Amino acid sequence: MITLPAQPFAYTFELARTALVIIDMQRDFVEPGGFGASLGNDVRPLQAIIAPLQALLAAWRAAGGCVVHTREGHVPDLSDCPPAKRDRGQPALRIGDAGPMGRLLVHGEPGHAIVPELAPQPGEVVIDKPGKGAFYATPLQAELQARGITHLLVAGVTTEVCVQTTMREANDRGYDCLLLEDCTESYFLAFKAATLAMVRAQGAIVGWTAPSTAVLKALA
Ligand code: TIU
Repeated sequence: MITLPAQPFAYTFELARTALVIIDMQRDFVEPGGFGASLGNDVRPLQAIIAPLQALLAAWRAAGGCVVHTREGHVPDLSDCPPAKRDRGQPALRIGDAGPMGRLLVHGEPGHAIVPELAPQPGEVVIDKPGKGAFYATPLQAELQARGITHLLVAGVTTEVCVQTTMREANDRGYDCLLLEDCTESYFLAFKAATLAMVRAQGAIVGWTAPSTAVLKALA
């Protein structure tokens, strides 16, 4: 058992029962010209988490921990994209439109790929999800159950959208979730801070938060 300092209180997990879940670190969210930028966002703040996440991923892999990557996206005919999702707002480009990194949020396009620094390795779980939460319409629950996973270390983008939605879905399914504070980012500073606060409020009602250095120290 590993126990590390976290908020609102210490977080305990067993390495063999814990997965590092990296949410949507795709070029479409962190690079200019992608889906995130098409919504009017400055994507640069998201690039800052690549380095700490890369260090954590290396340590987690070296320790033999389970790694799960998710990618938000849709099949080329967009049959898994509800019109309500595609039509929302007034973006410069919509899901499925052609941008500088290919069609936005479409499987197989350059922008749909995970950034090279965090690319999945053979044997790691890669979940393609049509929604914001990683459990909706995906095999994630089955993949975790097949591996005996009960605890999730959660990272990725964006904190208040796909990361928080996935944590809430996981929490309702009985997983103990720790959100890695320096390995998640939002286009909105205040939304990230609010998400960290609401996750750990009321005695960890959604889960815990801690910096990745706490995990690195615990694994060392
Ligand atoms: N737009 C935004 O902040 N996020 C998403 O649409 N997807 C994820 O968070 N991955």
